[in-house]
Amino acid sequence: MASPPTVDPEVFYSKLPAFHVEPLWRARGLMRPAPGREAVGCVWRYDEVRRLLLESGDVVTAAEADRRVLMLLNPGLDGAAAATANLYAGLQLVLPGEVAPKHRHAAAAIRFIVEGDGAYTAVDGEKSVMRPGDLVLTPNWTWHDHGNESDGPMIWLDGLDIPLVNKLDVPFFESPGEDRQLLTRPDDASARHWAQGRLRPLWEGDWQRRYSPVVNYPWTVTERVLRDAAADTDGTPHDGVVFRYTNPVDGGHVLPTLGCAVQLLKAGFRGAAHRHTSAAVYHVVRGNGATIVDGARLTWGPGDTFAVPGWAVHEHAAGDEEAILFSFTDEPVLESLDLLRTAPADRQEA
Ligand code: GTQ
Repeated sequence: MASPPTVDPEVFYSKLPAFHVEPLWRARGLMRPAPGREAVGCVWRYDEVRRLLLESGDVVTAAEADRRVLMLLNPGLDGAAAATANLYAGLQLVLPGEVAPKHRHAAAAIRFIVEGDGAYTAVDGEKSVMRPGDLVLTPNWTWHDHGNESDGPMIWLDGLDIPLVNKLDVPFFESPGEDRQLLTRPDDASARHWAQGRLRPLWEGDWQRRYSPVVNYPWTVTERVLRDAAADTDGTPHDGVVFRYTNPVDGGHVLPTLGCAVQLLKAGFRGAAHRHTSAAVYHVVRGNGATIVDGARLTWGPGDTFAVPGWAVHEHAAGDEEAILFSFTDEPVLESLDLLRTAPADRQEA
């Protein structure tokens, strides 16, 4: 038998704040049984956001804005600049003749090109002209600037790890006030030199960085590989014919904080349900379909973007025609910290 307390608990507790201590046994919600899941499954319709984005072209120039982007906010996250807890997403517009000036930041970025033909991104001395479906990387702390030398608007989806970098309290940003960086390599050199993961360009030396050396993963290649595989296989039960974009040096994710994937769902595909601690933002390249997220049915079509928060039960379904989805995730972060957890789930009603 424990002896009765000899100290009045309330007197004890009232003394503590002055010393900046609190009793763990009275803390609520410190050790939660499962992820809090404030972010919700949600869709941003391309026709709606595109209309607003084009209108924003009459509000600011790309140079005035630094980056003319409409950020995609998850309605569950209380106005935070985040599509899921750790992932930022936005749609960026660069009009003909505009430049989004050179800068660099600790946050890493991926771009997936939605429309336009002939805008470029330059990354650490290499320029890449971007076409719809291309995946372009601007890894942590690399200089990058964008410009549009074509005669039409250019729109792409930005994916960044900003919420995570800010939570870790390690943001850095530099903007030297120059439009363009000096180009030190032939245009698209990295895409050509590393085009075949099975052939390693030895003159590129011993690549010691944790991100992929490739700036642009062109859609022409991605689409051919997807289509050839789809002729052979139905792929996986959850994601159909799915490929991860890799760093050709080690076969791992393209960036240490962001992973990217592309998947083909055959006509009538009905995926199995599951959940994992990693979250994803999807962009619909082609086709129509629906994803059920925690019991809510999100229908999607070409150009739409949708978010599946971490630990949300989800399952994808394609309509009467095949669908192709691009996605980016925080999976590499969780994987490298031993925090990636996956669980099967029952098919949902919605
Ligand atoms: O293009 O560099 O959507 O720095 C957010 C921050 C895009 C960019 C964003 C950025 C960029």
